[in-house]
Amino acid sequence: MPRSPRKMTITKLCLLALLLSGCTAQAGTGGQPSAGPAPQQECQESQQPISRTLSTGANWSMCWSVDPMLGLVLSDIHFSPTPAESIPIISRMSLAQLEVPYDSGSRITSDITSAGFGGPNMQSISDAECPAERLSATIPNVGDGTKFGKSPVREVLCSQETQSELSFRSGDLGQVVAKQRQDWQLSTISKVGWYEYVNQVTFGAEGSIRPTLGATGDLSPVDYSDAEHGWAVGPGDHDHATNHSHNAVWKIDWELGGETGQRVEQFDATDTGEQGEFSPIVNGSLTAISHPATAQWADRRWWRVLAPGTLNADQHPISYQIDMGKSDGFTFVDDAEHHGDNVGYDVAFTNADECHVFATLNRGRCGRGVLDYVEQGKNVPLDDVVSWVAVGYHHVPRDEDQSPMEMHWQGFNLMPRDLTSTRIDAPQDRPTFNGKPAEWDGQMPAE
Ligand SMILES: [Cu+2]
Repeated sequence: MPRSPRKMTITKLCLLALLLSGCTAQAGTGGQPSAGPAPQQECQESQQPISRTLSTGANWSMCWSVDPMLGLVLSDIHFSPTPAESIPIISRMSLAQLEVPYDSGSRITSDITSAGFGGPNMQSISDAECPAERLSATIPNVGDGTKFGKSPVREVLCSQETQSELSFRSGDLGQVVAKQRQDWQLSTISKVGWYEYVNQVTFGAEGSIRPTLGATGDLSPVDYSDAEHGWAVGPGDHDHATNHSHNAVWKIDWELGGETGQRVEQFDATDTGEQGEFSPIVNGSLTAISHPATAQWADRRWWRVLAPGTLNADQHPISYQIDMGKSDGFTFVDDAEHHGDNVGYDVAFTNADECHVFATLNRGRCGRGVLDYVEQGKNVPLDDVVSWVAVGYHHVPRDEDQSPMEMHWQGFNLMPRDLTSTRIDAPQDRPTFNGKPAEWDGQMPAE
């Protein structure tokens, strides 16, 4: 008998038990969705609740706040595929560093730790930047606001629904079903020097999370070099605006299945060199990353954070996939200076530690940055998983960058993998699709 995809992955009751005692949820064992809405989001004093129900009927809820250094911080992120269930996904996420080294060797900035994305650098927004809902927060003028200066309340967070792409289309059953994709974007703008950064997280109606950083503003007026290190942006072969990198790391403290008990796996699909009847044979495999480690992206490689004790209705552990896409990898200059060359990473996994604030130039007992966190914690099995995702953008200026500069984006995607047993918003007649069809009355592709 076909299963309904709307059966619960985690009942509300077990979710409560999970939060209280870390119980192992054996969800999907035939349970019906429990009645009632998802629990109301509770936030700490400095945070504000925010939530949105999207076109799939799914709901995102979380708390938001502005840290003087980190800028926008999102906490207690829950996803509710149906109103009856609320699945904890991430306990806290934010940027953890943005390093900008210039290729001429004449300048480097670490914008999160030296300037900060919050405080006076966080810009007030208007209808021009955000023709949608604008939310206010108390933003101190000096430090964290506890000692000096005033803390005015300013509109800084843009909350915007977007509908731009095709979510799905299928004509296999003779009748075309199609739907536009809906996203919910939360963003703030921070001005550091001449650059203005849009710190944005996009929550998809289908459960994806896409952290991105957009850069606009103006090219640095004092960083001009030569043809080997820059690009001529004025008349003739003069005025070479210096090339530079935007090295960003995001920190994501996971809460899948509860505060602890998470695991990490790396997927690889390796070409065997053997030829099958029609196509080359490629072997897929999962490798456990059991202890804190760094990892680098390769073709057909991705990672996932999973909750082995929390199963969807198909008895698959719920997980999120870290999907880098193709991007410019980098090694933090600060890391290379302290750990030698070839220490770059695309993603690193550590156990949660409140002392691990920044990806580099961290202060305190626990190390200078991610490489120290990994080294110092490498003997303790991963349990309360934090992922550090590094995405670089090498910026070669263009004539068109002046002025202002067209926004350039960098980021990655966090994609639900087996969070639910089928797609959330299956069209009519499709909810029964789950697994290899016993009888297929659609069309086979042409030979
Ligand atoms: Cu740039």
